[in-house]
Amino acid sequence: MKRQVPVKYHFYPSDSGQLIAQLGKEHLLECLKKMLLIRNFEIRAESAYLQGKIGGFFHSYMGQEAVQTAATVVMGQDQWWSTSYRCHALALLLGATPNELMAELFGRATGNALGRGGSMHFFTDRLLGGFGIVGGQIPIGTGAAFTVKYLKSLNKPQSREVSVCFLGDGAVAQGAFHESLNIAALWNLPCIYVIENNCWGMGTHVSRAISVEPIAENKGSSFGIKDYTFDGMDFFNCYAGFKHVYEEVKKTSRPVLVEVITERFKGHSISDPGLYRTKDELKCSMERDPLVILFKNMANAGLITEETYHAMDKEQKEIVLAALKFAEESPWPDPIVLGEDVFAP
Ligand SMILES: Cc1ncc(C[n+]2csc(CCOP(=O)(O)OP(=O)(O)O)c2C)c(N)n1
Repeated sequence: MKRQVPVKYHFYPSDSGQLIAQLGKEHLLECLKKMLLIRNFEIRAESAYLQGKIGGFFHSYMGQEAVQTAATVVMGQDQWWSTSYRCHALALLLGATPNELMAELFGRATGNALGRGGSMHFFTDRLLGGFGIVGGQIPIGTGAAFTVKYLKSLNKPQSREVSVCFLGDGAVAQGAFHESLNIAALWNLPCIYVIENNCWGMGTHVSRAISVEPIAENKGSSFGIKDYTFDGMDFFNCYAGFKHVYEEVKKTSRPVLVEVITERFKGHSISDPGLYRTKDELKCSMERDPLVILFKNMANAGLITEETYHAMDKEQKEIVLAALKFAEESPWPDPIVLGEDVFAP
């Protein structure tokens, strides 16, 4: 099943030429590098999984790289961040090292969560977690926005300005989504809710799960909050959109609902054979690869050559290969410590 037309998306207006001039070569190369690291991490980790070296769940972020890269570059790492189980990219973008994340996938003691969480539960001091329960992160992200507001009201120093909560289109039907947006709107909480609409909730097409599209345009107004829609395959559109939204939320302390139209290039998880879409449909969705789009825009502006791109790709691949080696050589957790850090009896 293809993305259903006619859904008319009104993307936030952006001008890639203007942004290229504004951001400059070095900054854009850094952004591309981040996206290449994510892509390489997902490819190599998936292959390690298929070799039986990684167990448990595994949800690839391939295809969606531009979204969270742009958001973190615009807002800086020092906000509150939360997301679903599709959390590898956000952890990398928020400063977790490829080594600790790969080791976590391998279930090793050197892992990001000491080998106890695996693929769905990466975290950092700013990333409140990847969450396996669909919609589970939405009240958490809302609570983080409350913290920002509350500390401000007490004049307590803090570096965070907003809470950014990513969720999939499938999470929109959850009660937690509606309760959270309602309270955020009532209490003027500085929360940026970002629906990454990749068309599918496991094998269910968005048009069969969510009663209205575009989602943000329809849902935002029902809570009396502003909504925006971005093209998730275009880094520049995401950048321009997030920049606007960030400034607006800082100024108004009102929540905002963003929908980003994107594509996941892989199955829902590694065990998904993807029988709900044909090879041609998948090929079609992969035609707008966010890395290629960013590369082409930069190449047209004379900021990068194909050789440089390949060299950058190789560099990131090597970082990930080193992370695989680190993970494989890391010790297994000692079973005796399994009960440590467990808060629920
Ligand atoms: C409360 C709950 N219901 C059902 C599931 C099973 N489940 C896991 S992922 C998923 C689909 C979610 O899709 P979406 O929110 O669009 O995110 P995406 O996987 O596309 O990133 C479902 C139904 C779950 N984990 N939690």
